[in-house]
Formats: sequence, structure tokens, C-alpha cells
Amino acid sequence: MLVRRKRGWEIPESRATPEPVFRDRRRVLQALGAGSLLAARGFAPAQAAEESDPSAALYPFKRDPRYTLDRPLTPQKIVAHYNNFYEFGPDKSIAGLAQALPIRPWTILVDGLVEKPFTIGIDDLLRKMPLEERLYRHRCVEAWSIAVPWSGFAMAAFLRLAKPLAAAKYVRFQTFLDAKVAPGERRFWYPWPYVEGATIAEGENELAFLVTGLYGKPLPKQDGAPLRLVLPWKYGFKSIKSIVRVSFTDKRPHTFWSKLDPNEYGFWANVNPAVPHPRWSQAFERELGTDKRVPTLIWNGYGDFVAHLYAGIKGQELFR
Ligand SMILES: Nc1nc2c(c(=O)[nH]1)N[C@H]1C(S)=C(S)[C@@H](COP(=O)(O)O)O[C@H]1N2
Ligand SMILES: [Mo]
Repeated sequence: MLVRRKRGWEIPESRATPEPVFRDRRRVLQALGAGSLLAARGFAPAQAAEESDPSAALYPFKRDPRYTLDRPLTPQKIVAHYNNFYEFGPDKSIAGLAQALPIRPWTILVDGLVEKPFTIGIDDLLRKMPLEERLYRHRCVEAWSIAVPWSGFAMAAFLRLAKPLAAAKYVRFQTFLDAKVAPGERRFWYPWPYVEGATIAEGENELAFLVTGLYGKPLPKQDGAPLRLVLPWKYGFKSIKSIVRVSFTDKRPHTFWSKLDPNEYGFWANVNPAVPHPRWSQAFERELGTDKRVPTLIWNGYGDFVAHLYAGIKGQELFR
């Protein structure tokens, strides 16, 4: 369970302690001490049923030329086999396990401070949204990065559909909860379900993207099918996968990682090379695929799009 398999593209982790290995080892030891880990076992993993994806014919989406990269695309094989998706376990090799997630039918509940709560099926949503492809960089808080073609739609378009009330200040996203298919959700010391959040202003920013596909095809399950968020100027943990609920609220959402460790993972989590994580530097990142060590950019290089969002905010940790 805790064996870390090295793959060709992984360099020895000397600068950044991989978050999952560090954290999980600690928690597992604690749980074993309490004699309770064994009680969490005994579920049979769900059979990996390969259902056909009814949205496949929609792809590829037309690429929006506005979003350009400063580096080559990361090979697809790496993006699909080096994942963070704690619902399926704390290491990077969860692609196989994630195939157990049923992604049809899949509905998203929209509720909270909206004109009228509703649920919508993922295929209805795809029919209503302006679909496009964008090339974005993605920077994990663990100091690795990828550059990928996401398919999806602007979150601003989703907000027009959701119709939040003026009183809504935040949008809260929630991942599915089903310990029968997601063995990581039997690790009871994590605050399931995975929750993330953003301000409405962040959601309206043109970069905020709801993703349904990758490399011109429907999103692989391990990358967060059938619907995930991507906020490319923030650390990757904000980009919540496999969303089932989007709620509007006037209170800042309590997010998964900030519940686990508020000193290490804040709400804003904007990328900044000058603000180290408590346990490692954020000055550089390891580019998956090339293994090049490249300097990290403030706002992950997207400052022209987003820096203004934070101009008025004082006394808060914007970069953590
Ligand atoms: N539901 C959920 N969403 C999640 C995570 C997770 O564990 N569960 N991990 C996050 C982290 S830390 C990163 S870096 C990205 C990784 O996305 P990728 O596997 O598609 O590269 O997903 C984010 N979204
Ligand atoms: Mo991450």
C-alpha cells in the first residue's frame, strides 16, 4: 500500500517530499496505533465496468487560440498515469482503480443561494455550454507541473446557467462520495467528501474552466471525469475532480485540504515561487515528461488575467 513505485519519468524526490507519502505514512501509523484500520477493510472493490461514454462524439472541441503555452505539452500517457485523486488512494498510480467509478448516469446538483436549485445531467450540461479546448499549465503544490489541452467550458457560462443570487459570495464544489467504488474514501481520517471553493469573482474570471475532456477526448476517470474544475493560477488541489454538487453561499467553504492542515493549504492557494510551503520550496517545479527543473512563476504565469482580483485583499494569506 505504501510502496512507492518509481517510473521512468520520476526523478528521486529530493526537493519536494511527495505530499501523499509523507502524510499518509503518518496517518496510517496513527490509525494502526488506534487498532482501527482493519475495521475499514472488507469491502470488495466494485467491478470496473467499461461503460461507453455518450459524449465521445462531441470531441475534439475547437481550440481557443487565446491561451498559449511556454513549454511543450506533457505526453498524454504521463498525464493519465501520474495522478492525485485521493478518493482512489494516496499514491500517484490510481488510474486502474479509478476505472471503477461509474460516470453515467451523472447528475450535478446546483443549490444554495441561487434563483432556483436544480439538478442537471452531464450530457444535458454539455449540450447547453459553449465547448472549447484550452492549453493550460497546471502546477501541483508538490512542485511538479504539466501542460495539457483541456476540453470544457468557461465557468462564467456555467454561472449564467446556475443564476446565483446577489448575496452569494462563494461557490463550493463537492466530489462524489461512494466508498464502495473509491477505496480512499474508506480512509476515515480524511474529511470526505473532497470539497473546494472559489469566490464568485474568481469563478467569473475568464480562466476559470470546467473540464470534461483531455487531449481531444472525454476526460479519463483518473483525471476527474466527467466534470472537474481547473483554476490554472492556483495550486492543483483547487482543481476538484468528479464534481456532483455546486453550491452558492455567503460563507467561505471549508475545503478538504484546509481542514486537514490549515497551516499548509489555505483557501486562496495562488501560486507564488517566493512563498515556500512549510516543508519545501516553491521556487521551482519539475516538469513531468522532461523532468526539467523550471522556475515557478507567480500566479503560475497568469498574472495578467488574475492579479487584479486580489488587489484589494489585505491581511490574508493569498499564497498558501
Ligand atoms: N476530488 C479530488 N480532486 C482533486 C484531487 C483529489 O485528490 N480529489 N487532487 C487534486 C490535486 S492535488 C491535483 S495536483 C490535481 C491532479 O489532477 P491530475 O491527476 O488530472 O493531474 O487534482 C486535484 N483534484
Ligand atoms: Mo496537487
